Amino acid sequence: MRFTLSTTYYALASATAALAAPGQVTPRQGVPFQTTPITDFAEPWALAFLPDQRILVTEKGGALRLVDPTTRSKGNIVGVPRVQYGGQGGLGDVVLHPQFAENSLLYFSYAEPGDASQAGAVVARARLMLNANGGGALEGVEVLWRQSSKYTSQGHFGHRILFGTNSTMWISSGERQQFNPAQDMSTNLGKIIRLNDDGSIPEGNPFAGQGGVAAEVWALGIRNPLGIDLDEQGRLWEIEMGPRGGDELNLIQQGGNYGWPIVSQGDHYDGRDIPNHETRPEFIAPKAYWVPVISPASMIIYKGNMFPRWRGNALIAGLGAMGLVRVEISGDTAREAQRMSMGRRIRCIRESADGALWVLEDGPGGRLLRLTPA
Ligand SMILES: [Ca+2]
Repeated sequence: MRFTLSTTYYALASATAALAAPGQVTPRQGVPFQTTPITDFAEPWALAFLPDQRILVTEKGGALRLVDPTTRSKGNIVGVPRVQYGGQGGLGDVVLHPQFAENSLLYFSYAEPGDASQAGAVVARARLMLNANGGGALEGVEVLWRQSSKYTSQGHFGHRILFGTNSTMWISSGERQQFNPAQDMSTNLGKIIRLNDDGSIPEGNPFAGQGGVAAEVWALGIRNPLGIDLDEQGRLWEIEMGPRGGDELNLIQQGGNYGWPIVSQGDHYDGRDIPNHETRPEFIAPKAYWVPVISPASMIIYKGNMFPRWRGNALIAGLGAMGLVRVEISGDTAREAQRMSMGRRIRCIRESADGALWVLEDGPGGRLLRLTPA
């Protein structure tokens, strides 16, 4: 028995050493969870848990659905504003206010239509009024934040929302495939944004003295950020899609510049080189990166007890990875530890209060799945 354990340990240590080399990650099979399908959706994008354990699910086309996972019934929440649907755009994230039980405030993001097929991400809030028939309505919809400019591009909205302490919220704002705005403090594209829950500027934002949208900015040099979460120390982690190669997991620092589009471990799609991070040490390098890409669509830092060995790990929903990617975080280093193939592009991952994992498959007919230990 002792020999077996040692052998296993040696094998794991060897695999870990092999994984440590940048860009040399080898996918490993095996899914240590059982999967319970709940129901399916039209291009689901995000989910959020109500206090009664029912689940809100956004569909990219603009529908907000309410699911009872015990009966698997699906209702509708009416009153969602019109969204610009197409490409990566549409209805996006959905998050409850930390005091939702008292104020019923729901926060959500979407691609807002502009002139001539242009769109830009916005974050809005509304009061969620539930009815007795498994549905409800949004009342008093109020847009709290907008990306600075609208574009005909249908990509790189980002627009994930996360509440931190003191009811401040983070918004991940993509660079709308425009590149240089990520370094331009006169626009809020390609940034990590920090606001109060009413959209006003909180104390402590690093560029508040510059005024304008710079006052919203917490960090810059960001490309297409699709996952943000806090770890148990309160540190903010962000995952973003890179260009050809170069998906990044970043530890976000107040006022930090992450270098896009000046540096990337990846290169342009047309083959042109983008200098790697080590050439420009003034920009903060990612804690982990992927070449080839995993196409990260969502991320949590796991805090539950159902998968106790994963506590403090980043769990990433991968589109290209066709499953989940688990990253171990130790101090301020991060390293891919496991790739769990699910055979489908995974759009969103969230953790319920009991520590179970819930994921949404991407695309038409994408299912909501509950993952529990095997
Ligand atoms: Ca490069």
